[in-house]
Amino acid sequence: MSKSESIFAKSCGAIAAMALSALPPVAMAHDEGFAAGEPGDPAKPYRVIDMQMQEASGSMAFSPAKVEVKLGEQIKFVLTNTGELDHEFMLDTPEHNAKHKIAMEKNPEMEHDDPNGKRLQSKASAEIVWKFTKPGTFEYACLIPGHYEAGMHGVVVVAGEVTTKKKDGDHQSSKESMHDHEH
Ligand SMILES: [Cu+2]
Repeated sequence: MSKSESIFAKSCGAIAAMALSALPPVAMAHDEGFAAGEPGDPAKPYRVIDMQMQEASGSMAFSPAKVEVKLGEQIKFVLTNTGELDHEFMLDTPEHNAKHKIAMEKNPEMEHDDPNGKRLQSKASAEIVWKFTKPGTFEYACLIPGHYEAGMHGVVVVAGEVTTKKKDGDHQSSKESMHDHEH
């Protein structure tokens, strides 16, 4: 294996960096922008969600397997791999994860250290701050071959709309009555 091939097998992030400098662009399933929102800003408020990567006999799982957030909310995922194997957390649309899973079947050692995804060794932990700027249902998944099928996927439901308030201004009288309380 040449040096560039071994880098390809090991790291999507390195390939992305190399594509910028020298190599022709390499099409990567998760390099199309971020469908699930955008990288967060740790300097702004966030809610912490502890996310465990777990193994049991014959199964693997994320705990929790479902997360509900509000549109526009920032979440800090504190990822902990409590298992004995490597695991990863890839936050994306189910469609992107499905494509990415096929890519990983060809490159199982692909490592991720992206704004929306990390690969963790046994007992390691990492953090992802993410801002959910799009409504919908997204997915976090471990795309290491066999792990998704063993149960390693979860759902993020981003609820809410930008604004649904009508501006008819017809029902303001209750506010007016507050002015009656004079001394
Ligand atoms: Cu896994």
